Amino acid sequence: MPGDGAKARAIKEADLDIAIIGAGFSGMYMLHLARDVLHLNARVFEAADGVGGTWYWNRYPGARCDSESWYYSYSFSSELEQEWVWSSRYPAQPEILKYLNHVADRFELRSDMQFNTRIINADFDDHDNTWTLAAESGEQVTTRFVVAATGCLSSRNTPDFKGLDGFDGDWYHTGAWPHEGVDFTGKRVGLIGTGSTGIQATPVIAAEADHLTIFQRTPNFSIPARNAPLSTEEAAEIKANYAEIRAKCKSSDNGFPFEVTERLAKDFSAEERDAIFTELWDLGGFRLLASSFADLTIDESSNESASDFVRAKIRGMVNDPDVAEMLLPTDHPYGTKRPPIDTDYYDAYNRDDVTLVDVRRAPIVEITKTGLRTEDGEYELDALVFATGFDAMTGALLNMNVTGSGGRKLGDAWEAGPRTYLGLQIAGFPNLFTVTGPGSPSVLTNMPVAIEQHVEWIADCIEYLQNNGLTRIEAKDDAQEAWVDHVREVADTTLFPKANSWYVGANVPGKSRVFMPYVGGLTLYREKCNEVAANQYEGFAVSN
Ligand code: N01
Repeated sequence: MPGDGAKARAIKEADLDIAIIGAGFSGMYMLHLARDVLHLNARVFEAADGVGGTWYWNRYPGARCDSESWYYSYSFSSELEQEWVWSSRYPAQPEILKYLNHVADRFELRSDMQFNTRIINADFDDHDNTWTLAAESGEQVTTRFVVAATGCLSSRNTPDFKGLDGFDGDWYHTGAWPHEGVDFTGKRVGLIGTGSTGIQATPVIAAEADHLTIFQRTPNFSIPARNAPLSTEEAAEIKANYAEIRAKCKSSDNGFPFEVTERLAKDFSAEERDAIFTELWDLGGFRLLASSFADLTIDESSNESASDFVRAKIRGMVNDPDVAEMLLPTDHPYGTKRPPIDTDYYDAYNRDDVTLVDVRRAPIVEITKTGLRTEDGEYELDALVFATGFDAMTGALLNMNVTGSGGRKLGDAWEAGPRTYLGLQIAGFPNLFTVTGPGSPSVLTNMPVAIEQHVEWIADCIEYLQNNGLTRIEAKDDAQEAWVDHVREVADTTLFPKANSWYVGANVPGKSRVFMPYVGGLTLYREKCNEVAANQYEGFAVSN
């Protein structure tokens, strides 16, 4: 009515239909669908000066994918998968970054990407149903929808060690490695952290440095990658079978095209179990975890047989029995922390110029001018490498200072840990979507598969809203609570919560202990998301 219109504040047109934050695997595909399929006015904002996300930042020595190249890649374009040539089974970081740059060029994504732009504020306006994003530079932009494609492992965790500022040497976090590389020749290097990253970096730094000292808080179960170049014949066979490989990934619980097993460890003798583990160990990578026994992460005795098997392998690879003993994981069941995949990690401990230091027994006290001091010794170092991981799954979102409907702060909503509906939306934060957010299978899967599922679901959802003249979508509180309960209940049926992992936020002091990813598997999860969409976005409040 004209009278009402005159009194009410006019609805402002937003600058953008959709703002996508992050130019990694998720943000790039989201832009492609939003712009080229839905024909929306879309723009990506990216803190870095190029595409790649994780693969842009993590340039540390030895950085390599733990999933095999032919399925750690986009499946949405058969032309892309046919034309791209992978050099090896597990490609190194530069090759994956090259692939992502190729995708950006091939789909002409760069013209709608704004680099060197870190979003530090996001505020929702209930009147206009729009978000205002603010960048570090002071630039502001309004948008109808926001997709946080900010990555699960992008907010670095650098422990607050006393004395770091006064260290005379150079120090690096693996997640922000200098682009020009680092030459450790002739240097005494200290490496803190023995997660996937530290384990990949160890043998490479050891081969270059004068001496490498590894400061280990928790030993890990690492499995050999068995990397090798892909022959022309192998590459051709993969390409010929791509439809089948992708179908297997999409119909599996973890996004990998591995054979799924129904067998339970208790139904096999110790010798039979050993033979199964040996076969999968020889194949390398995640197969030992994914294809040995169906109850590996559910049943303690099944898990113990795998844990014992890997511990025996570690003993067999490390010459010094005292060092081998220090490397044996005993505080968590195998697979309940993200299992690393390595190339010659344990061999590195057979070198004279590598020292392992147990900082669980004698913790780090401080970084000194000339090195590092633990409770029982001082180590002279020229350089320090922090392979100390990330404030996983929540850090990047919380760092954006998000304020939702009615002035609600994300930091307050998540004070006791993240709460989402399907890992896709957060009650009280309308029109904001998260890609592979907490509460979705995400980090328990081969990420590109989970990413494609989320991005496609979000694109379909926005298309539905457009087609129905709707401008606002928001997760309902009760649907979110039911999903959070379900995520916790499923996790509690497994051994996962037993480990002090980044899955539960244990690596970041003060972070609430909540098992963040959804362990129920991609298959069930995909069905649930499809069902929600088919039921006119059940569990979401939609309006105009
Ligand atoms: O980090 P992490 P990451 N004092 O958190 C130790 C993915 N990724 O960068 O276990 C001493 O796993 C910490 O000790 P503890 C993959 O999903 C993928 O290695 O907390 N030590 C641990 O040893 C992976 O899981 C690829 O007791 C401290 C280490 O630092 C994820 O990224 C390759 C400490 C951190 O391990 C993160 O891996 C690499 C302290 N104060 C990584 N604080 C691919 O191939 C922490 N630590 C795709």
